[in-house]
Amino acid sequence: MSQADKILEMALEIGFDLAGLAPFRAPREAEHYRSWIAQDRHASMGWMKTNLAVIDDPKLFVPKGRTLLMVGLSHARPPLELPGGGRVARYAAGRDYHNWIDKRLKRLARQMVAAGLIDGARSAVDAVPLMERSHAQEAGLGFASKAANLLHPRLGPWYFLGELVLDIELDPTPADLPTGSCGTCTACLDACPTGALVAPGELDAGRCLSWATIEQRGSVPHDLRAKLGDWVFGCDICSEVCPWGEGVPSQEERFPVHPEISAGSLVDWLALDPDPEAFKQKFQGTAIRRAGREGLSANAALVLGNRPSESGRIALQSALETDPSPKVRESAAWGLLHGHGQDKGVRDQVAGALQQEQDPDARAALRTSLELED
Ligand code: B12
Ligand code: SF4
Ligand code: SF4
Repeated sequence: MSQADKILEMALEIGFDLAGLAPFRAPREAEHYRSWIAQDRHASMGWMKTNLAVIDDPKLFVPKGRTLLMVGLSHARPPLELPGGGRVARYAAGRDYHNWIDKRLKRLARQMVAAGLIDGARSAVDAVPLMERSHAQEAGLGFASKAANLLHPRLGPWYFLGELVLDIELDPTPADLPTGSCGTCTACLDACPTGALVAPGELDAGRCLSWATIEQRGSVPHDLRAKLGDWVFGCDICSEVCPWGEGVPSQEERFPVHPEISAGSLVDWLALDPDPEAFKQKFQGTAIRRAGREGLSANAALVLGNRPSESGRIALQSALETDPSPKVRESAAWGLLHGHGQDKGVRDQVAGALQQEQDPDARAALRTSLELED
């Protein structure tokens, strides 16, 4: 068995569903990345622009790197809904995948060093200046799609990517690359609620609900708020409608739903303890931590506005009056106006909150909400 085959076998044995090798050089889609940034498709994610030079020359990231061992890990599962309503993207159901993957990549690297296959390797997953989808495609882990996701004939869009940067030259994965394509299908472009997929394979991050609910640190733009629908963290719509994802076996046992999600509710998430440390502890080890307490509570307020209920109205009124975060207060105001604007006294309460509000951004957002939700 060749050195490359041995490495691929070890990666599968340790628990990954896919493994392949690609040269450690500029990704094939580097030019696409450059024009994507030039068109400001990266929204508030300024680090993506800063990463340009490293995308073009990955050796700036790992100087000793010669070959990429790309891995894929399925996270398919049934839809994830909070008790009482509100949806969370499937990828965030269980333990944070970054930890799961990184731990196994590091163990794999140690095994390979012990077996004399490599001298060293650097593990990486997601939050790194590498175009993972493009490198993974080159390693044979899937094909590019109109939803921008990498698809695999066996796993659909439901898999994570990660990588080990190896310090040895190896031949790329041979022959049996998975074939497939979107063909004439346009289901994801048609189903995206915000028109974020502006062209096949081209995503405007500033319109994507995944960006709006996880990455942006201001307030969710007003024109996306009603479009959030039920999504309180991430969005799976373009994956859910993809025919390649149908019938993929569930991985619930690999990533059992975290208790804070299985027992959580929009009302509870709106009223979370404002102490950032308390939030970190509560959501320890989950991908949801990324949104932060303010982000998650504000998202919950918006979804409660989209799905009005009596308990939601009471929680929104309380948050508007008492939450220490201006962002949560103004999101609660939008939720009240959008979901309960016709109820007696609601507009007056929000107008009163505007009089009291000191924070300039929250004041501006409150004014916009009062105008738009008239
Ligand atoms: C920034 C980022 C985001 C941003 C921007 C997303 C984007 N599409 O660029 C936001 C926050 C919106 C986001 C959302 C999501 N993300 Co994200 N994200 C990233 C990150 C960190 C960088 C992506 C990047 O470089 N984008 C720049 C663009 C130019 O690059 P690209 O999309 O990878 O380029 C591909 C396509 O554009 C396509 N393409 C280019 N031109 C054309 C033309 C045609 C005709 C076609 C068909 C395709 C095509 O080919 C390129 C290579 O495959 C990666 C991790 C990493 N380091 O790569 C994860 C990553 C891409 N995200 C991931 C996931 C799971 C998601 C979500 C599904 C999460 C969710 N459920 O909410 C959504 C999916 C949204 C979507 N439809 O893309 C996974 C994807 C796994 C997979 N199988 O593809 C990654 C790889 C993380 C990981 N390690 O698993 N994400
Ligand atoms: S994740 Fe949701 S908002 Fe983003 S592109 Fe897909 S369907 Fe559109
Ligand atoms: S939904 Fe259709 S067009 Fe979109 S990624 Fe899947 S196969 Fe491609």
